[in-house]
Amino acid sequence: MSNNEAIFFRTILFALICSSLAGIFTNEWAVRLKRGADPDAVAELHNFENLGQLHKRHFDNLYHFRHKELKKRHSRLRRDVTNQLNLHEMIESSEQDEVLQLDKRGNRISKHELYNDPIWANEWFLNSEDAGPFERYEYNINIQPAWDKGYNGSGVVVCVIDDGLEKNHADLADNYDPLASYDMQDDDEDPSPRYASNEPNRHGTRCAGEIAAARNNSVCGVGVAFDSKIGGIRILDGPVTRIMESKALGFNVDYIDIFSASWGPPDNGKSMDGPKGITSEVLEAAMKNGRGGKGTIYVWAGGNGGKNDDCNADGYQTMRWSVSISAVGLNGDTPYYAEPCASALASTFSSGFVHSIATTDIHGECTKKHSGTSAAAPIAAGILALVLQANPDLHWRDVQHVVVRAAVPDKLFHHEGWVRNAANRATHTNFGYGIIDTDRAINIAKNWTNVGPDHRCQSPKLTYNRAITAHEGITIEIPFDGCHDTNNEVKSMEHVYLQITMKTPRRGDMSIDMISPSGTEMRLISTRQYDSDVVGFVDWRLMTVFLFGENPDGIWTVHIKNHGKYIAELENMFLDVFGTENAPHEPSIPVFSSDDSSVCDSLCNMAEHAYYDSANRCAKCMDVVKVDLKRRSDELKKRNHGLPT
Ligand SMILES: *[C@@H]1O[C@H](CO)[C@@H](O)[C@H](O)[C@H]1NC(C)=O
Ligand SMILES: *[C@@H]1O[C@H](CO)[C@@H](O)[C@H](O)[C@H]1NC(C)=O
Ligand SMILES: *[C@@H]1O[C@H](CO)[C@@H](O)[C@H](O)[C@H]1NC(C)=O
Ligand SMILES: [Ca+2]
Ligand SMILES: [Ca+2]
Ligand SMILES: [Ca+2]
Repeated sequence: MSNNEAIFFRTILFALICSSLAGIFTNEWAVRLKRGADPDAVAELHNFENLGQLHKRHFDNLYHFRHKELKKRHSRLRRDVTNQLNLHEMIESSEQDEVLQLDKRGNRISKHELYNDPIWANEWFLNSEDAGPFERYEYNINIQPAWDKGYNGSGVVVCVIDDGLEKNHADLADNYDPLASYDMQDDDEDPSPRYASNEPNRHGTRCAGEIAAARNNSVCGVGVAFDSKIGGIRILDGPVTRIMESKALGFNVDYIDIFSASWGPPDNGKSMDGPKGITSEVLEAAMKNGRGGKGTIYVWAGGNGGKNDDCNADGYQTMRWSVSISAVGLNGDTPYYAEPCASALASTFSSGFVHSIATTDIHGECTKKHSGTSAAAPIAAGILALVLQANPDLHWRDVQHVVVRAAVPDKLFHHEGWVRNAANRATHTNFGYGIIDTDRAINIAKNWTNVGPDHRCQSPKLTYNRAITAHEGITIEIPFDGCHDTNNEVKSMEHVYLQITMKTPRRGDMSIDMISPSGTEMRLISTRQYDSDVVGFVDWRLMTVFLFGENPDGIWTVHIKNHGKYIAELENMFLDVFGTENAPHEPSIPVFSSDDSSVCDSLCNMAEHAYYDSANRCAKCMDVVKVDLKRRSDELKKRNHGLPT
């Protein structure tokens, strides 16, 4: 398929999705029964409740049913449910109830008119339920319910480490915080960007707007945490030294709660590097002492190297301290620039094939064109500001536990490659645990019990000195007891590292996969076609977050494959496992808090297998599903044609 065709195809699909969602449906049906049917029994059989007769005066067999599990309002016409009902021998016909679009003349306020900010209607990733051109679009971070409950980032300080911050911008000035700001390039307190004509330093200002642009002030858009304090550290406009980097990451960590960072080793698909020396030490200190001892939150953009790179070659992603964020496009796509890896915790949104991110811009302007994974990370930083407002007692590891549970995979199941871990959560190298649902995150955070002490358990460093010949693979088993009966026992994992030293004449030829004792398989690093480094992996720490909640006790399996034509040599490796002795206390949050359940149900119907998601909502189905895009679009097409006109 040529590039043009690909774009065309996506556009068609996008149009299809939009038109198929033109309606709001309810969980109620009008059901016409055949004579002699027992309405209660028929309802019960199909998982409905019989609410009684309808229009008794005119008909003697019309009943009002309410589905026991479907959400009260959802955007999908459940033709499958209607068909199921109609197949029943005692049912004459049935009809799903629908919310009618009747305007009270001259008095209609739709959500995209809710705030007077001029680009609010373009912020599809925030609100999309009824936002102008994105009307009822299904992909968003579900933030309106959290705002409605009063969460807006108030009292939380966020800092964007980037190329500067236009502190006088009319949409940012009220939230600007000088105590969270610095200019590392000029060594002064003013983080304003340098206005250059060739390479405009607008990135930091764009990121800041996503987090903290004021709401309903008639300027630009609305930030995720529109009442948080926002600072900027100007660093990415000129050479950055390690000391500058360490000063930025350690800046005023007693005061700043969350940093949003979007840099790392070049995304050229060949570098393998990370924070070192004084930077690592400062980060470690911030995790111990920052935020009054609860640990500073570092939100990190996953990288823009696309399929040719792997974020597990980026040491800023692989450090367990960073919340690594991937990007999803407006129509649930993986953007071409997004990098896969096992250290990706969750996703938010950025530019895809169709629409980019609307936010503030330099020169007091607004833009609709912010993009890259660096546009996704600030959205997550904003969400975490709301999370810390909801529960300021969360430690940095608690924050990651909340994200793991608040990320929802349901709307991304048309992508292949989901793996369900033994803690019953779906994980994907492109998306982590899924798209963060803000309202869900707040509900979890409010009722979260701090996790137990941080335990660390390592396997012995095993020496192999084994050759891996061209086009061959080796499989190695690592027995592990989770430090049973010691002070460091881990029974419920958080972060897992495989530290490896391997000589490779061409590093990019190697792929490494690992299988946990519970059988969860994950790719730790993919081949990278441009990585022709001759040294190989030198004590490199590959990390995965996909095993949260699993027990590490048992035999681990590592597959190393040499896809190239030179001989590689595995020298040594070991497992470095972090977690807790006891599983975290699971908060009781409502399972049907969004209309995910209907997505899940329809997947269960559509596929041979289906998922368990993070709330265990598909528990009735088995195994892991693979729903290809074609199948999904066929389904959409069918629904589309079935819509009343
Ligand atoms: C943000 O929320 C707090 C607490 O709910 C409230 O006091 C404050 O007025 C809100 N700020 C804005 C700008 O709405
Ligand atoms: C937004 O501001 C307008 C005034 O410009 C006001 O009428 C409206 O009620 C505000 N909306 C909200 C949701 O606060
Ligand atoms: C919070 O958790 C407790 C148990 O720790 C539970 O009893 C309670 O129902 C939960 N509250 C909410 C609002 O989920
Ligand atoms: Ca300056
Ligand atoms: Ca605004
Ligand atoms: Ca990268």
